[in-house]
Amino acid sequence: MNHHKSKKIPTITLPLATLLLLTVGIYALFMAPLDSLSQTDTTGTTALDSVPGITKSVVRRNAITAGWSSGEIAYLDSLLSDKRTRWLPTILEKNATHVEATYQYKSQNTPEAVSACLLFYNREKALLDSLSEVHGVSPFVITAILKVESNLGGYFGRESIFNVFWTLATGGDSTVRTLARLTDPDQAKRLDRRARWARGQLRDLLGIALENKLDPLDMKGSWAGAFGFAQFIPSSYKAYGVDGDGDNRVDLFTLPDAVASIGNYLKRNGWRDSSDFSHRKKVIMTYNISSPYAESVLGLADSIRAKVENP
Ligand SMILES: [Ca+2]
Repeated sequence: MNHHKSKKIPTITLPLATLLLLTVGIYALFMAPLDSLSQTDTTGTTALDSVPGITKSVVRRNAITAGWSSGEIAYLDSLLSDKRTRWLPTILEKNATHVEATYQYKSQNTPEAVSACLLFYNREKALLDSLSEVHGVSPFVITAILKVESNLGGYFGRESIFNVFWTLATGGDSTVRTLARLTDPDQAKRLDRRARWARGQLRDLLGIALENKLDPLDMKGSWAGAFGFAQFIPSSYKAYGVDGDGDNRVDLFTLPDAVASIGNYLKRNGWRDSSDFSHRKKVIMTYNISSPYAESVLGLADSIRAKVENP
């Protein structure tokens, strides 16, 4: 029996092995993507590669070197140990490879965009008119900026802004760059510059969050660190953010505060509704240093105004 059985084993094992391989193959083809999807959050990182220890110590060491207070460090520590905290190598990669000058603003001055802005303006007229009067900035310009920046509040960005800034702040460290497989000298130079910038933004972000009782892990923004209706970065938030609804908090995820803050930003950078085109363009470019951006905003604002004045 034994001999007989052992002779038969290969003929049984072979189809079994084939079946097993097929099963594994099918599993790999169909189940693995589902499985990895279930582990992947919206930022494209998985829970498994979330936070290598070195990254936390880099950002913490930099904060101490920059003279953060013990309160600030404690707050940073509490956020770094939060279970929602992720280190995002994909964000480092985007910031290392994306060239700012190639930003393209396809014309926003389409009939669809104008209609959407018109609906929005009519719905929020009281708010837009009163706040734009306070700052002396046309409600149509503010509406146009809201359209271009966040599709009138329809899209704030999908990244946790805390995760974006603390990840960027680690990019100045060569060990971290090796970990992220970004060792090209040009990329390294860019990430180093970006890290120095991000460290200041991170500190401002934590200050803003504490002052306005916001959760920085809950604030969603872009991979470049801009967030809310007006897509401000933390330093602009700190410098120009104002309360538009009188609740004594500046929350740029609320429309009144975003509208007031855009108005304040433009006014403080020299905006006058009565200025000529080139001056107004110059002021819009302090908001976003892109000529096509400024032209899109001003063109869209004119189209909205024309529709409101001649419905
Ligand atoms: Ca407010």
